[in-house]
Amino acid sequence: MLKSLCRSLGAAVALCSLALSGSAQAEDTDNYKTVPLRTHSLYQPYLDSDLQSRWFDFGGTTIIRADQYIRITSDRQHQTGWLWSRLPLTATNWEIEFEFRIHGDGHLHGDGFAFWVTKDRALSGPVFGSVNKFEGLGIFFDTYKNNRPGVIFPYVMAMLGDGHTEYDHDTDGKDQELAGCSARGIRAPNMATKAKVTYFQDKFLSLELQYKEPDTWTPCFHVPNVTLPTVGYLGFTAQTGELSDNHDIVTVSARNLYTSPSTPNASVGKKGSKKKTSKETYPDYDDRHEAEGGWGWFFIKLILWVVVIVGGYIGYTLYRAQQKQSRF
Ligand SMILES: [Ca+2]
Repeated sequence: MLKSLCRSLGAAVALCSLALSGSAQAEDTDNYKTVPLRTHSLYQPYLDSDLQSRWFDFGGTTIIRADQYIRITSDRQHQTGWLWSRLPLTATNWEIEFEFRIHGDGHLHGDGFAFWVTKDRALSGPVFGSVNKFEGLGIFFDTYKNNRPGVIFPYVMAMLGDGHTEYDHDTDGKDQELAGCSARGIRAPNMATKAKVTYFQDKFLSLELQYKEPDTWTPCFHVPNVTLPTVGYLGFTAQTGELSDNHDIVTVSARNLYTSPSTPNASVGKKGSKKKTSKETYPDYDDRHEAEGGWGWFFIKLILWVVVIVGGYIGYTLYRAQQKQSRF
């Protein structure tokens, strides 16, 4: 009887320590939970056996070299090309990492390319090959300085389009800029150049670049409290004018971001609104810890409660046995 009780007590203690170690492991992890979005990712050879892409459309001057790149413009004058997802991004929070290459022979070169998450898709226009007065997010990798005194080019900047505001090419979008950074070295690089755009709805939009050293991300901007249209197509466009360059997209890796498996996306914004004051912290990180801490504590309390009950019962049984012995 006693043995079996002690066995249960041992099991409870083991469970308790397991719960404790589980909780500690969860707190050690500081990355988001990410799920690849195949519908918005692109890798070599880009096309299937029918020479089609299931998830992307290509147009304009875009050419595909299946083993190497998608070339949106070649190093020739007056080219306009595009590459757009067929489906809108429906993930609430996402991360899009892409490898690109800007290079060409000329001494002067331009104009750069754009990354888009916008309501419209596949329409050619004057803003790095896409339409002006767009609605959504545009990030411009601008390699030619039209007129922005005091700013080093290439310059990378984000603009949130409201559907009415025009991007002004003549001033390189100075007045439309949400955030940006100079990135000398993203053109004609010796190594793979990459960008990573991270968006957490109502919380932040950030851009990191990789062009100085392999596997080293350089922050470009981090803007708090950004909200994009709920439906947006992912696109890449580029344009050349008098000056030209090759604008290549090599790979696109899109990921859906979750705070934790037990925390649905809907709660992310709700919790985040309480924490907006700490803009430089990563709110999802805190949320996930809160959620995991909550469940961890619930189980620990439950197990401790079981331990107390079982311990009390063992104590009582021992006491009864001693009483019986002392009687004889
Ligand atoms: Ca420019």
